[in-house]
Amino acid sequence: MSSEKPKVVFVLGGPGAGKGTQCAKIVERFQFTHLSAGDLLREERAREGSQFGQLIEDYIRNGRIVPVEVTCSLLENAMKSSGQSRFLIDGFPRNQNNLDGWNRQMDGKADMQFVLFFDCAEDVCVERCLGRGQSGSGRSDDNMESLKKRIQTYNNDSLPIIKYFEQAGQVKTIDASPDAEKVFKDVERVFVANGF
Ligand code: UP5
Ligand code: MG
Repeated sequence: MSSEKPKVVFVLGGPGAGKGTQCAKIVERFQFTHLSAGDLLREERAREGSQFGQLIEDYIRNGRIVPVEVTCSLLENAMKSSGQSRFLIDGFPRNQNNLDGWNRQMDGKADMQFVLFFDCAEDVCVERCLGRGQSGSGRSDDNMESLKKRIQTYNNDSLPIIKYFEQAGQVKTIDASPDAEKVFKDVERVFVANGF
């Protein structure tokens, strides 16, 4: 029935772990809509007349986490305007402020299914992001200086959120270090096992 709440899977993992790559594969195989919080912030940064453009750029370049009011509104608007009912929310929530804000704003409006966690060694993450930067990603944070800050933020602020979900039994951990096809085999198994 159409009155059902939208289903949400949070997709988390370090910078360059492969969240975006795997989400694209999930969308091909299962009926999900991919919403990357980072992509939505980058779009908002580029939107003419946005009051948040400069703020978003400062946060992203410094690997800091944008206040949840901005991110969560972008996510909720994207969910509503898609008209869809199953979402991969990629790169969010990444700190306590994000999680509290989501719980406040989305209370009763969405059913979180599980957290898909891409577990990836730091040196592999760095190599992937720098590689992407060198092949012209155009991302202002794919450089060593920003990357150090992104990793620090991930270790200090995002890992505790993943631990919190883990303690609640809600995390599906995937080894993200093999090639993308191999990683997806494990991802596929998780979705099938959860009835998708
Ligand atoms: N690649 C992917 N998988 C591979 C594999 N298995 N083997 C070999 N190579 C692989 O992949 C990264 C690169 O690695 C690509 O070149 C890919 O081909 C290759 P990708 O799939 O893009 O990884 P992903 O995990 O999506 O990396 P991303 O850089 O997007 O992760 P971040 O979490 O750092 O970036 P995000 O866009 O989510 O956030 C950017 C910034 O926005 C944050 O630092 C923060 O400042 C801000 N932000 C917020 O403030 N709040 C939010 O809620 C979200 C973001
Ligand atoms: Mg990404």
